[in-house]
Amino acid sequence: MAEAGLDANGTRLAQAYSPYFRIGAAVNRRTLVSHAGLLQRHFNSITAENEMKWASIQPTPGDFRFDAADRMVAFAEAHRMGVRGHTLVWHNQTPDWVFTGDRAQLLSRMQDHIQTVMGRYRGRVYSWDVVNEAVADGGDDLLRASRWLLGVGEDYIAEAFRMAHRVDPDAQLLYNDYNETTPAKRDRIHRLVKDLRGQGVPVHGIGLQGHWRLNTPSAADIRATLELYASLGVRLQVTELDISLHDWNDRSAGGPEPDPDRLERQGQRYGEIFGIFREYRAVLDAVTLWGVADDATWLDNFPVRARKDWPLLFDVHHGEKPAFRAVAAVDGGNAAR
Ligand code: HAH
Repeated sequence: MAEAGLDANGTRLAQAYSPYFRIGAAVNRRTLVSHAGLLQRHFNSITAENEMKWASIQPTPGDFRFDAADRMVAFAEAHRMGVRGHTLVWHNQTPDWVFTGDRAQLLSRMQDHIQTVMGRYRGRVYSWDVVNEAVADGGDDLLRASRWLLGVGEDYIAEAFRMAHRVDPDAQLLYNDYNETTPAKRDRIHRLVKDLRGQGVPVHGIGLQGHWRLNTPSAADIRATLELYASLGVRLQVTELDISLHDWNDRSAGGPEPDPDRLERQGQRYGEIFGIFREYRAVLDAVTLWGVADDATWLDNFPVRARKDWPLLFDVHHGEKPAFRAVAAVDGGNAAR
């Protein structure tokens, strides 16, 4: 009898993880084609890296451009994958015109946008990042001083979730953020979601982006975060996982090839992190990588422009990395339960 996740040609990641959670990848209009083989073999969820963001999907008022997003949803349906929607209300990659005028105008644009975008994919997108990155990184305030906060007031988050829930009552609605493991921000995100749910706002869960590095965050901080968020009784997803080979404080120009030693350490790190994720399978619905293979990653331009990074499970030639093998080694290579 074949082991779970194995077929004659080796491991299929999403199949190996079917007892645990979905395995997702961010795609863009190019990788949907160039990485289709890896996507079909290993993933059962996709997220549009940019193509569902406001600036892409409604660049000027009322001018909705669904082409690229439609192709992604069709691809997912053809290959029996789920689709995550990213993202409805965010302060970045949102055109300036959205923020002109008074509170009522901003709210009516928000309503129109959510209605049109979510409505188009109703029943076909299982989970939405309704609000992205609303919590402050530092200082004493709970919320980031974004143009949504300044233009609408602090109830913009509750309003967005209420609108989204009316448009697609069956979709899982997430609050999504980064630096979710640092204690101060972890606590602020916890407070925000607790407050919203206390008011009866339909927030179903928290998305942890997971843009992490070789040495940070610690396993203890990852565990503490999952534990704290799970204590709210909400669903969790890891929505944008990648593990940079560069340390956060390293802003050097880098080089064209990855350090083999760091690739091995990255494998151990991915193995450790997915081991933790498997422990939390009761609350974790999906783990999405923010890309498919190292030839197409946003980290080539963040936080240093034009510096190569190798943060994903597959190399620039789409071959399996130590990271892939570590993740695929589900409980010693046997996920059958
Ligand atoms: C994420 N932000 C966004 O959610 C995602 O849409 C984007 O493609 C990549 C990363 C992370 C982030 C950032 O973009 C800038 C500063 C801090 C964190």
